Amino acid sequence: MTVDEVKIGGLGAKRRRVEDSRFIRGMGNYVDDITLPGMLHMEILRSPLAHARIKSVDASAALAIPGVQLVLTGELLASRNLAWMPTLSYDTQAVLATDKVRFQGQEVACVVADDPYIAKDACEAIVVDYEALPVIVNPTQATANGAPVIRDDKENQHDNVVFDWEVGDKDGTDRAFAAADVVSELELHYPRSHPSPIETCGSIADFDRATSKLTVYMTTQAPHIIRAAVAMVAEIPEHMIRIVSPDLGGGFGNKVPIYPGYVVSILASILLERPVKWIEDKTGNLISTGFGRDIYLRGQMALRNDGKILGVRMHTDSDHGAFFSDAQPSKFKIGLMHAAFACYDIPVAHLTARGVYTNKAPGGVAYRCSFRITEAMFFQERMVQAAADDLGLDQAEIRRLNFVKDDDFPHRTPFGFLTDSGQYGKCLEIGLEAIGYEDFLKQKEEARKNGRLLGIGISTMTEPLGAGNSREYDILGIKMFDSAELRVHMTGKALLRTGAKSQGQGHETTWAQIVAHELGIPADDVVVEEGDTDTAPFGMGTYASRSTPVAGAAVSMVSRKIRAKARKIAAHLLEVSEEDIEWELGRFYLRSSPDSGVTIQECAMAAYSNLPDGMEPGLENNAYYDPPNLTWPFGCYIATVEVDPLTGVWDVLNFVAVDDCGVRINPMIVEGQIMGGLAEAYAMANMQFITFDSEGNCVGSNYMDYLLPTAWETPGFELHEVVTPCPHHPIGAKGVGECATVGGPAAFVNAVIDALKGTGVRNIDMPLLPDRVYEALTEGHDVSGSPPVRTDL
Ligand code: MCN
Ligand code: CUN
Repeated sequence: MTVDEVKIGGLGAKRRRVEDSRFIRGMGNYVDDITLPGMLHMEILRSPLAHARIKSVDASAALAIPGVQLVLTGELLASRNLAWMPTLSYDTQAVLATDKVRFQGQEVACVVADDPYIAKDACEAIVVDYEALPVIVNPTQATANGAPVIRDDKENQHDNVVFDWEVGDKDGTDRAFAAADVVSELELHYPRSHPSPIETCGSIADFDRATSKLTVYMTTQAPHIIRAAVAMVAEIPEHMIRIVSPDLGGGFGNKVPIYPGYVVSILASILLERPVKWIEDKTGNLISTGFGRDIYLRGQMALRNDGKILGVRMHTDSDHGAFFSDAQPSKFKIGLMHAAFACYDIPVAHLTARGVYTNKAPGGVAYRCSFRITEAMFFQERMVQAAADDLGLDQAEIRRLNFVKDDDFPHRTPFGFLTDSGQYGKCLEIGLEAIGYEDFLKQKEEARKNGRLLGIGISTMTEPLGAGNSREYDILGIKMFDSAELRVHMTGKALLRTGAKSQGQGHETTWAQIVAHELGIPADDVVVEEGDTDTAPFGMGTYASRSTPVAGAAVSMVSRKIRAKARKIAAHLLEVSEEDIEWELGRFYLRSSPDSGVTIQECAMAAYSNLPDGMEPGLENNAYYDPPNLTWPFGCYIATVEVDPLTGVWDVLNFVAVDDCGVRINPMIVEGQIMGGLAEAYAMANMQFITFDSEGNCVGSNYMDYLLPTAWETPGFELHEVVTPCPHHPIGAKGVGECATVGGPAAFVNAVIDALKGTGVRNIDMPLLPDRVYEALTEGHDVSGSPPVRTDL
C-alpha cells in the first residue's frame, strides 16, 4: 500500500495549477475587487514636467467640487514630517513633491473623493505653478560640468552621482591584460524597460478608529517588509498593522518597491477614518513605478589566442532616475552585477560602477532580474560572442573551453561568489544538438551565397538565485531568510502558510507538492495561504526567484518537523519504540513486520485524540530557513534567425532552451516559467523600451508606445532539461523564475549580430528594431546608445 508520489501530486508531478481555476474564470480576488463600507477613492496628480521648481499649489477649486473629501499636498505632508520617505537603498524619496518635481509623472498632490471620477476631475482643478528647470536624461548629461544638481534637497549632494563603487582585483586584472594576446572590447546600452504587469499597483488603506488598527490591502510582493516599513515611517506599532496582499495580477518585480500612492492612501485613511482606495492607471504605472535596466556597459576581455579568457574589466554607468530607490537587498551598490562571468573559469576581474541621478522615474531594478543580473548576463554573453568573433573562434567552442567543469565545484567566481553545482557543458551540448548546430552553420553558408542572412546566437549563464543567505543579504538590516508554517488537521488535511507571496508563479500548487513529497499527504489535501501578515509567518516576500530556494526549503523543513512528531505518535500507536519503525511515503511501519503500520492521516487523528503520555496535542509547527548559499541554476539559450536585408526585420527560425534548475517540483510550472521568461526576453531584444525626449517626456507610457508581445509575435520555444540537484537545498531545487528573461536576450541579439557577420557590425543595442538593424546593415556600423525617440507619433 505504498503511496504513489506522482498520483498524490508530489515532487515531479505535472500537477495542474490549483489557483488557475479561479483565475481563468474571472473569480480571482484582486485589490480592485475589494470594496469596504464607506470606502473613498484617491487619485494622484502627476507632474507634467521632468524638472521644475514648484512655486505654488492651489487646491481651492478642487476642494470646492462636491464629493471631494480631502486634498493632500506636499506641504500638508511636510507639516507632519511625511513629505519624504526612506527608500530601500538608503536614499530618500519624495512622497508628494514640495520643493521641486524631479521627473515627469512625479506625484504632486492627491485627491480623495466619493468616487474615482470626482477625484480625477478634482486633480485637474488643482493649479500648480511650475518654474521649468534644465532637464537631465542620461548619465553623460548628469556628469557634465555645470550640470544642475537634481537632488539639491540632500545636504551633501553637490553633483548627480549616486555612488561610485568598485569590486574585484584591479592590479591582478591589469596584469592579466598586460599578458593578453588579444583584448576584445564592447560597449552596450541596456535600455530602460518596465515589468508592466497587467494589474497595476494599488492599495486600500483602512484605519479602524475603534481598534486603532490599520489594515492595508495592497499589491505587494513583500507584505512583511511593508509592515515593518509602515511601522517605522508612520510610527504605528507593528502589531497594529495588517498588510494583506491578495491575488496579484502579475508582479515581475514591479510590486517590490514602496510607492507614494500606498503611503498617501494610508495617511488619508488615518486622517479621514474611512477606507481609502487607490488604483493606479496604466500610464501612472508605466511612467512612475519601478523600471528596470537603463545602464551603459563598457567591457574588455583579456584573451589568449586559443580563446582562453584571462581576465575581464567592466565599467557600468547606471541611470537611477531622481531617487535611488532600487529594491535590492544585497550589500552591493550595483546589485549582483559582479555575478557576471560566474559560469566561466576566469582567474581575475575588476568592475567599476557609477550610478547617477537623472530626471526620470526612480528605478526599482526590477523586471524579472535578480538585481542587475539580467544586465550582467547580457553583457557577459555579448562579450563572449564578440571575443569569439575577434579571435575567429567558434562561439560554442569558446564557451566549452572556458566553462567551469562539472567536477570543479565549489568554484569561486572572479568576483568572489561561490558556485556549487552545474553541468554547463552538458547543457550546451544538448542545446547544440537540439538546434542542429553543425547543420545550421552549413545552411547559413549556403544561404549567404543567395543573399540570405541567417544567424545563430548562443547565450549561456548561471544566475545567483535565492536572496539570502543572511550573511550577504538584508533589507535595511533585516536579514534574508524565509519561513513556513504547517498545520495538519485531525482528518489529515493541512493548511500551509509561507512568508513568500505568489504573483502568478503557482505557489498554491507547488508548495502543496513539497508537503506531499515530505509527508505523503495528497497535495489536494493541502491548502496554501500567503500574503496576510496577520496569519502568514514572517518572511521577506517573493523576488529574485527566492521562493523555492528559501521559502520552499522552509516548507520541506517544517514538513520534516511534523514527520518527526508523527513518528513518535506512530510508535505510540504501534506500541513499539521509535527505533523500531521505518518511514515510507505516507506511512510508518514496523521494520520487523512491514504490513503493520499507520498512515500519516492516522497519526494526525491521534495527535488530537490518542497521544502518548506527556506529549503536547496537535500537529503543527513552523520553520525559519536561512540558506547556506544562493542557488545557481544554469540556462543555455540558442536562437536561429533570418534577417531581411531589405527591411532590417528579423524573424526567429528556431529557439532552444536548456534549463537546469535542479530538481523540478512541478515540471509543467517550470516550463511555464521558462516560456513566460523567454517571451519577455524576446520582447526586450525585439521591441520593448522606454525612452525620453530631451525635455524628459516619457515615451513609453502606454501600450501604443510600450510594446508587449502577444502570442502572435512571440516565436515558439523548444525546451529541454538537465537536472543537477542543488547540494544544499533540502529537496535539491534551485530557483528558475527569472532564468529565461535573464539569459534569453543575448541569444536573440547574438543571432542577429551573427547574421550580419562580415559587414563590420559588432553591436546593435536593444531593442533591435528594424530601422536600427537596417542602418547597421546598410551603413556597416554599430548602432549604439539609447534608442531614438519615436518621431512617428
Ligand atoms: N519551481 C519548481 N521547481 C524548481 C523551481 C521552481 O517547480 N526547481 C516552481 C516554484 O515552485 C514556483 C515557480 O516554479 O511555483 C517559480 O519558482 P521560483 O523560481 O522559486 O520563483 P519565485 O516563486 O520566487 O517567483 C519569483 C520570480 C520573479 S523574481 C519574477 S520577477 C517573476 C517570476 O518569478 N514574476 C512572475 N515569474 C512570474 N510568473 C508569473 N506568472 N507572474 C509573475 O509576476
Ligand atoms: Cu527583479 S524582478 Mo523579480 O526579482 O520580483
